[in-house]
Amino acid sequence: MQLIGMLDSPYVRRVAVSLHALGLPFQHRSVSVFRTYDKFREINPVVKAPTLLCDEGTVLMDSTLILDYAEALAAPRSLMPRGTPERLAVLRVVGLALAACEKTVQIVYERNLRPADKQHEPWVERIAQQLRAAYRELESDFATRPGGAPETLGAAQIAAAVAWRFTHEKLPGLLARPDHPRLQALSAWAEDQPAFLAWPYDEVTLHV
Ligand SMILES: N[C@@H](CCC(=O)N[C@@H](CS)C(=O)NCC(=O)O)C(=O)O
Repeated sequence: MQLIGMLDSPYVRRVAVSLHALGLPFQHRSVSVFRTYDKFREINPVVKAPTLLCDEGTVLMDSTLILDYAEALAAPRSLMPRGTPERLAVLRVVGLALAACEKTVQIVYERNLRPADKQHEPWVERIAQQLRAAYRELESDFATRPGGAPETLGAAQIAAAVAWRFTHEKLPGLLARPDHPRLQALSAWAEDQPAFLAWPYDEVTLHV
């Protein structure tokens, strides 16, 4: 199967790291939704990254849905806990991390795609507030070790560490690292794991 999208997208990186951690082989194609829009359209007319080209031909999009499929392929191997309360805690973390990614992307799009005189500061401030809240909640959730010990590479750790790195790369200085010691420690540990090292945050790397 082929994973389409750039590794500076947290959604693409989340999928790449997770497929690696699940032991599922795939080919990565670094196609950009902006710089190579027409090429992306030929693969997926909706132009959403990540896109997964499945071996039987289906064009699948959305990181969470792609990972749902990946979990089915990899079973019994899984990045999700089986117990209901543990699973709920992980789902909450993943939801917060995805919200943090979405709010980061919204600010980046507002700043980079909209002409300066059309940017609406109250809207940006509202998104920044939501973004900070998502990381505040994540920081406090990690006090209860959702998904097991911090040194377990599961869905919660992958989503949170990928989001944290992405926000700091795209919006440096927006979050105070000292206010988020658990996320900072998680990120430092996760970025050193084989699955993260194999699929680093990167705007240009081509894995084929
Ligand atoms: N909910 C989606 C979000 C994916 C997403 O928004 N990806 C961005 C790249 S970071 C994208 O495709 N942007 C192009 C567009 O939406 O037109 C997921 O989890 O995969």
